[in-house]
Amino acid sequence: MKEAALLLDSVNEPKDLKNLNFDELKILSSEIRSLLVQTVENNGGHLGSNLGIVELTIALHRVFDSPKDIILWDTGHQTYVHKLITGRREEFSNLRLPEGISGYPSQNESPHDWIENSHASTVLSYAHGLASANSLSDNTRRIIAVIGDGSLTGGMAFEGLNNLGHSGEKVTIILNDNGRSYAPTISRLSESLIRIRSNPTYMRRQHRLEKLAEGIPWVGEILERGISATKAAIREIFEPPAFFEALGITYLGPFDGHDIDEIEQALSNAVEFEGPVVVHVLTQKGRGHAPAEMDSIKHMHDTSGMKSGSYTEAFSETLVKIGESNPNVVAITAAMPDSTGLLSFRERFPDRCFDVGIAEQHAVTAAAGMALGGLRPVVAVYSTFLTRAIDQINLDVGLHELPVIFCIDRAGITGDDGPSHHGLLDISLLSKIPKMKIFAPSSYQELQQMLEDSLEIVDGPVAIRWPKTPAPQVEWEEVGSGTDARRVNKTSGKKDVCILAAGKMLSEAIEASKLLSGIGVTIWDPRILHPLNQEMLEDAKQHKLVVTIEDGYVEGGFGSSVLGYLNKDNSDCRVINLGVPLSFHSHNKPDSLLSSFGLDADGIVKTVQQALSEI
Ligand SMILES: Cc1ncc(C[n+]2csc(CCOP(=O)(O)OP(=O)(O)O)c2C)c(N)n1
Repeated sequence: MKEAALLLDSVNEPKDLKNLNFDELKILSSEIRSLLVQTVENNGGHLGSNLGIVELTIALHRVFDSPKDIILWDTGHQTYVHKLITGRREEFSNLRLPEGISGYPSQNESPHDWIENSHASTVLSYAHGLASANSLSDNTRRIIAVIGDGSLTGGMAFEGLNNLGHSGEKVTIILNDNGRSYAPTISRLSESLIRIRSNPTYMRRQHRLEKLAEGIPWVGEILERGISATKAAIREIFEPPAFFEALGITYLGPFDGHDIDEIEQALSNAVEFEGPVVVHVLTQKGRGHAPAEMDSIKHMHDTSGMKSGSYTEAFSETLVKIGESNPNVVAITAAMPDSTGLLSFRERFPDRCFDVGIAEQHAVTAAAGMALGGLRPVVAVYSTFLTRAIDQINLDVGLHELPVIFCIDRAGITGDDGPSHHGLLDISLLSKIPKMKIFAPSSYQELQQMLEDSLEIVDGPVAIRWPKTPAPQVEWEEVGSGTDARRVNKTSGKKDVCILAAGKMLSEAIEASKLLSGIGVTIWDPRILHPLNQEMLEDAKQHKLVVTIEDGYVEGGFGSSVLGYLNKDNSDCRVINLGVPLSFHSHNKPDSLLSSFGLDADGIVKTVQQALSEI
């Protein structure tokens, strides 16, 4: 039987939405929701955020004329609906798959995607820049910036707001308020947004007054232009309008983010104002899909949770253990308590776990303050987000030689989320911070040991970096301690090649050694990537060839420090550094990407055989 045609199939570009009436738009919304659920269930991704923004996206594309008008999406994880409406329906089943479309906006994919983002809180700055360019060139493009209440907690968003208000540039800011980041949004501003949202009297009274006022001819006219004094007076009881208006930004709202008609009217009013306007839209994360509406995080935000046997789990378990024995241990997260593995610690020690919002820079300097106050802060953060706070790590923590422990998850090639989510910079950047110690565990047990040992280090910061992949389980005899490196195998006597394999690369090196028959292979697990371990280096230089391997940028990384040391030492061994080449690498399965860079057992074998044949 032929399947009934979907309304969605008739939408190839935003202008096709304009042919649909509100009843048809309701049907379209539900078709989009089904497709979102089906695709994300297969491919993974951000479900809740996209389910919550269906009507808002449709309304935006009906009122504005994209791509002439510029719609910018903060973070960019909520652009699946935008992709469906802007001509990517056919490719949507390949969302986040190798060779498929990206889970974030992508300039290569569509002229409707103006920026390639995925780190939060940047969009108001882009908007300010684009609006300034408009002003200088008499351009008539309208600039629309969609930002969530979670992303509004980031410092950069406040900087952008402040600057927009000051400059008076014309930007329509849509505050997509669902009360959540990954977890419920942590911010004082958000608390007052919640007061508005959860106050039925306010919402009812506002509605009634609006209806009443619309009936009075001249008031209705003014109201149409969105400058109702009555409305403003009632809103003043609550803080957000006052907050925005003090910055020089007009506040309109709140509006029902699932009522297309209401949003369209609000947007049409908003563009009539001079200067920046915030349109406050209330949405429900996970809307229309029961598991996403009810599940606190897994379905609500994205579909990847903490996996059993992962490095994250080893961290999570051990943090509770060290928290039990040391009451000064505290944990800090920038809005990601769940995926960084802090939930057990927070449950056990609610007063010692701090969620500071999407604010990595603040998290780091707050940790510095806690350490100054005698606490032992553990900052749990993804590698890609940590690099936002390098200045704070360098000066606020490093210069003060404070014993802050950085627990860095998702280091290395992460896979499905693409160029912005790989954690490739941490080794290169952190190794330039004086007194920083960087550990890379090669197993579940190593991570446990390293976290416990880090508490003994009190003369400066420590970083422990690990990947998303499952952690090998090993016997305790195969675990090092302190700042020692660990020699993994006993050599036959022939000293052909010494492989120094950082973190998760160790298992590939062990695999490679089994394939390198007839060649004398020594393997070290460096454990600490910076500063370098002397015993390991002394042993390495006895070999004809030294191969280093790491899952970070090869430039400026662990291997390049080894090379620098051995050069300085005038050793006559040849050194080859294997690592990720310096480039923006698109989304793909981590193993495929790593093997394309020669960072697997086969790649190591080829490198070693080739190099030895040349010596
Ligand atoms: C700098 C930075 N830190 C952390 C993240 C991880 N992250 C992705 S989406 C998100 C929550 C965003 O919340 P909100 O802006 O309210 O959007 P919602 O998903 O609720 O629609 C977080 C913390 C990020 N993308 N960027």
